[in-house]
Amino acid sequence: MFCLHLSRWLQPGTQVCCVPRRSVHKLASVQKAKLLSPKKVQSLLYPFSELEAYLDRSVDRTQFQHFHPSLEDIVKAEKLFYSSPSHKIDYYTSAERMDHVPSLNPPEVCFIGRSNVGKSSLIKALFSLTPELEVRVSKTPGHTKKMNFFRVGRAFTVVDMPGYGHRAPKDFVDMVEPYLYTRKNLVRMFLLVDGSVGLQDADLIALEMCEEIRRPYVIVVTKIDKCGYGTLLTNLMNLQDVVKTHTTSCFPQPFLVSSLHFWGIYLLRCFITHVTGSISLTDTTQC
Ligand SMILES: Nc1nc2c(ncn2[C@@H]2O[C@H](COP(=O)(O)OP(=O)(O)OP(=O)(O)O)[C@@H](O)[C@H]2O)c(=O)[nH]1
Ligand SMILES: [Mg+2]
Repeated sequence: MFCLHLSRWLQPGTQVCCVPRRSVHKLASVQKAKLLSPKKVQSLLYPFSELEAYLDRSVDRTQFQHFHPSLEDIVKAEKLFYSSPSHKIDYYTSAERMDHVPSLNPPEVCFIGRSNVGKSSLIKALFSLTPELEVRVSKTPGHTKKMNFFRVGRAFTVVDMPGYGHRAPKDFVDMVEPYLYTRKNLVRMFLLVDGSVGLQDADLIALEMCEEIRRPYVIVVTKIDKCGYGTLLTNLMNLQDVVKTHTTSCFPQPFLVSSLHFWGIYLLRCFITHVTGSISLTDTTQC
């Protein structure tokens, strides 16, 4: 059973609160990003395109491009990440145990992964168009101690989880596993893997858990700005091998992101709005 393995790795914590108005990062919106040079736009929107040139010809590219929406759809999805009086984006609550988990009806997506892999940073980047919503990140592993629920109007809920592995919360197993196994409206789990270091033992255990849960899940490769293309490609190919040979519920395409530089953030926003049924894609030929 996964929990028996996981308890060996564990420890938590993000604190979240609302703060006075902050400025929006210049790349937070795809509307602004698309004014850059076509090459930069391409790598911001579809980070894999930047790596493609370095890939061996024999590697099948389709596994990296199942979800490849049009710019029009990405722009449409982005609108849901702006808070307004009729579509409020806010921090709702935190939960330490299953009986503290709020009953919310909209479809939910959650972010899991090792401590320090960049879960809270990714959520912060996704919500960067609502800068008054503070999602705290930290260099210290084990920062997020509770499951934090963020509402995106009536469209969907995003849940930031404590990490597993080094300095994970002692009660991680009691807190997170029951949620992942039983939450009815959980439509996607996003499992984050650090692209600069590749799959670690704790990630393999998490993959095993996701397979056991049998819900659809997606791998997000974080911190792609932190290493060279050679290291990133080696880690990515190794990850794809494991996905191909050891998983059945994992979406075949990994999402590559840098929360610091906004690479891949617009694509992930679009994917989240798609899987939660919040938008209909105009061009579904490549999904
Ligand atoms: N270079 C780089 N650093 C990142 C990126 N994303 C996160 N980080 C850094 O990684 C560290 C951990 O980030 P968090 O977002 O707090 O990680 P977490 O997964 O939420 O960690 P826990 O809450 O402890 O489980 C911070 O110092 C971040 O600045 C990224 O895309 N690139
Ligand atoms: Mg965190």
